[in-house]
Amino acid sequence: MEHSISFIDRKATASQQHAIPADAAWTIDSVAALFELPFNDLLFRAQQVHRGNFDANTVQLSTLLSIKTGGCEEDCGYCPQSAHHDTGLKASKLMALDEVLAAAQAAKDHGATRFCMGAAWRNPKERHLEPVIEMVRGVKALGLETCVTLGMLEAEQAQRLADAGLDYYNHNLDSAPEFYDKIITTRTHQDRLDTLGHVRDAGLHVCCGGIVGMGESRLERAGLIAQLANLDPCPESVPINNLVQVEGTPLAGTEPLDPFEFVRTIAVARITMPKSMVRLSAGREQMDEALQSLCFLAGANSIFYGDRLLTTANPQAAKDRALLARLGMRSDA
Ligand code: SAM
Ligand code: DTB
Ligand code: SF4
Repeated sequence: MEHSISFIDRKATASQQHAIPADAAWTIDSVAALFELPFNDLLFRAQQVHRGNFDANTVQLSTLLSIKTGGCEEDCGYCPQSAHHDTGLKASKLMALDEVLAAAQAAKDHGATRFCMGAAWRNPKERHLEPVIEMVRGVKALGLETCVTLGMLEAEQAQRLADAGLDYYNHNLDSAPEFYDKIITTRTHQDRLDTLGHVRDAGLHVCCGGIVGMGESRLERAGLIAQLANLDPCPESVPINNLVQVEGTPLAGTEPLDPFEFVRTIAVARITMPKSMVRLSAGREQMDEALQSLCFLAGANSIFYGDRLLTTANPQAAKDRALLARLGMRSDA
């Protein structure tokens, strides 16, 4: 099936699936060249692009809730929720609607504008989709934007979610195609692109980003950003996650990324995806406030807000409010 999503890849030939269109806006080399800029020059360019497209002092606040935790069939090497890894996490069933709505109301009361519900599924089974659709309807009725991340979708499932009024679907590419097989073996990079195609075709907004700090090279980080930037249309929302190392996952013990390299990744995402919301995502709990401020300077304009991500800690909401106040930044609420 033809999708409205297109993409590029490095070292591809016309016969390969990841062929680089001649008119590709961003080649891997041109993205890698941005990474190579002196830090100050890179941040200056990112600020210029940011200010040309957004109010530089406004940050969008999304709150996450794990509506179905653990026991996942996939073997994603970074993820504490995979049944393939022994992280001591207790698997749980899909949450009840009233509990989800209570969490959404609390998120709204704290100032979040988007509520993102995540499930540890390879893909949603038929019996799960209707309860999730009820959650989407209920959260939307509270006056929040809705986002769900449920794994791979069929075209018809994406359409049903769109018909229920879902605003965003999160599905990450996670890493460059060249690096992907080192991290996940149970589904392919192309599976992810197929789901993104179904999401786009259903008329949903796309939230799609990746993880860095998994031991990838700078060129592989450039490959991830190039592929995200060449999705056509570009994702409206781009979460950049710094690996949260969880004991028991294969990636625990990976050499942590140089913090300035993380800031560079945000800046390059901002320059290559000028109109997208770039979200400073997982890994903030492990960053000090100066580093987070550099990420805002580099063009991040969205965060996960609330004391938890899915299964790991996020900065306390009150601490985030204090940080934004100190920086003279405001939320989009
Ligand atoms: N199961 C669905 C899927 O994989 O699409 C949805 C939930 S999954 C947890 C959503 C995203 O969380 C992943 O694509 C990955 O980018 C991110 N993630 C998971 N574990 C992480 C970790 N330890 N550190 C940083 N990001 C992580
Ligand atoms: C995304 O890109 N990051 C979020 C959200 N989308 C679903 C998830 C981060 C998860 C971090 C590890 C955890 O808390 O389990
Ligand atoms: Fe499952 Fe998603 Fe975790 Fe992969 S990232 S193991 S698909 S919950």
